[in-house]
Amino acid sequence: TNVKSELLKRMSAGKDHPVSGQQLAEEYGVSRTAIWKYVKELESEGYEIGSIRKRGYYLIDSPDTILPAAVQQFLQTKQYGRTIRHIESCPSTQMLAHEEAQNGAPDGMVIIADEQTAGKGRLSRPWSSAAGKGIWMSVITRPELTPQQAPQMTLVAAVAIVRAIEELTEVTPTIKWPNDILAGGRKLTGILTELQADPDRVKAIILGIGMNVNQQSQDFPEEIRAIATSLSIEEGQPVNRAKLTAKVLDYLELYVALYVDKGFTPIKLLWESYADSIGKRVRISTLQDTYEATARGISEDGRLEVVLDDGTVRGIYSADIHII
Ligand code: BTX
Repeated sequence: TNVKSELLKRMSAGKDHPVSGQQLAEEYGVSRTAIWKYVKELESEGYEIGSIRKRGYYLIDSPDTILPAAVQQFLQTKQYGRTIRHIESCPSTQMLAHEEAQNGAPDGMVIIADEQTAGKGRLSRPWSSAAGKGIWMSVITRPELTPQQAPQMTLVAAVAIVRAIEELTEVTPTIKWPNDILAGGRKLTGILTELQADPDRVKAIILGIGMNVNQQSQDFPEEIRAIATSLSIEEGQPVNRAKLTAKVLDYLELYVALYVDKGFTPIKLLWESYADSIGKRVRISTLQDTYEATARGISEDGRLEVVLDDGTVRGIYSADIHII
């Protein structure tokens, strides 16, 4: 896959800079036939590839795929996304990621699907995952954190996703605590953080990321049409899923390392700069009750701090928030 993604990357330079199969083979210590096989594989995946006799191959057109080589050609990470398992359709990538993590998956391994038939959100809510339209992935991370530091990973992921979206599109997303990324007040992305841990040590944190990318409004189930949006709806044109996936992984690796090395403060500052609820009046619904308060910020351990009407400050671990 390494050679294949390198081939893809170099072929993107176009007709004037064809990639010599001979040269690539020598560089990577593989046979000329191996390169030719990768070219054929890419063609069967939908890539249109031209070749110039004696000079090499070049890319004419790319399909919108999130196959490993398609994502990896854009990656700038050390670890994240270097191992990718792509599935056409599965119930939920979270399930597969848990299995992989238990079987020793490396830090940064990604399970990505074109379609989920039983995608899940928090509290077993359903996550709509239309075929070929989004990024439905689970990233297995193994940061050196205590289980108490794990919930903040949701906020780390949120910041990484927002940065990636900002860099590749004109969309200006906001973050709604704890795990929603919105555009124009509608939900663009959801994050589901799950943990495998001993009492004092994190074994794996599985970041489930669901990003609406190329859906049109009719691609969403009726019941969420009014509350959901996609990057292409916001942007008015399709967005390259492979490039976006790679960019999210780039920022995720960067910010997880920042969190592990420097603690939560730098992430908190970034997060607050994108938060839409700070300073606003909110309605808070927990499993126990519903009440109103004013959001003040987030605490060092990732809780949302709200000021109740009698002036007391409360830190919330988990709830649904509505700005009112
Ligand atoms: P959540 O509980 O915050 O949000 C779930 C709610 O969001 C649903 O009840 C519904 O109202 C709404 N919703 C469902 N699908 C969509 C959608 N596509 N766009 C906008 N709103 C929607 C959010 O949970 C966490 C989602 C994580 C999804 C990823 S995808 C890869 C991984 N695999 C998996 O099964 N889940 C994660």
